[in-house]
Amino acid sequence: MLRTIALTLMTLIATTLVGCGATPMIAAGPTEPAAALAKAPQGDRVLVFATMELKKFDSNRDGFLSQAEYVAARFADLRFVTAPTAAETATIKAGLAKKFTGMDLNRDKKLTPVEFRADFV
Ligand SMILES: [Ca+2]
Ligand SMILES: [Ca+2]
Repeated sequence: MLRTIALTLMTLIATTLVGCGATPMIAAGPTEPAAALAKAPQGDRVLVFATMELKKFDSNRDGFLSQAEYVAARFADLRFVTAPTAAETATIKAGLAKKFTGMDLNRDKKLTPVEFRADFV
């Protein structure tokens, strides 16, 4: 139940932020292939947002999101009415790890902005 609420909240927050109308300016990260961003349709605001979010969560600044970075960042975004138990925390983090795996299309255990984009649609 907590997991469902948490994931629903994440989706709602992401949808709200993407739909706010602001078009942030970004540049490709040092390791993000410029070609990947160049392939994105013009005006792909979701990709722009995903790129900004990735940079924010990329704690080791390698230009990608590792599973640990993704889980830590998404878990930190969650707000709870009451603190989750250790078991609930483990369940939520396992769900986030599973979601990461689903987004990691080439199975290299890291997310590019293009892969991370799926987190916001
Ligand atoms: Ca990283
Ligand atoms: Ca990947």
